[in-house]
Amino acid sequence: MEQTLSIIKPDAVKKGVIGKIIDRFESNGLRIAAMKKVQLSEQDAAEFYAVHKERPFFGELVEFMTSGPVVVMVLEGENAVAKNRELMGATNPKEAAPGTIRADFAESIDANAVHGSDSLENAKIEIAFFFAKREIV
Ligand code: IDP
Repeated sequence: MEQTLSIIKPDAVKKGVIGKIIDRFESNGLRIAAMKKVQLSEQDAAEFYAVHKERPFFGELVEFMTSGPVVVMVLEGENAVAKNRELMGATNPKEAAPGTIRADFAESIDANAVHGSDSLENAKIEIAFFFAKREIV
């Protein structure tokens, strides 16, 4: 059993597809072990995406991630990290495989509907960033 962090980003929350995205996870063997809706501050977003701080799109990314509320979840299941990445599809929705979350709900490479941890190691860090142990059940 693995756990991974998923974020439904502000574009998808605004569009009203929270339920549709959660259905993709639950229908594909990923259980929701924790969930909350939060408004990230600039500091939160900058800290969460610190690995990207030298990238040219960092400012845009922080602006986008703070542009409205997000839904943060811990997903649990067999190979949860890879399974979630597979369900999400490629970063750029134009390159995302048909039937993936990004192909179906994302607008662009920056407003791309969801975040998912890219390794088990990062999943642990990202889960601890958002959730206390007692919130994960
Ligand atoms: P991932 O979310 O598929 O893991 P990363 O390369 O880790 O993709 O990038 C993190 C996030 O940064 C992306 O999901 C997207 O929102 C944003 N991003 C990545 N590349 C670009 C870009 O070229 N322009 C604007 N935003 C980008």
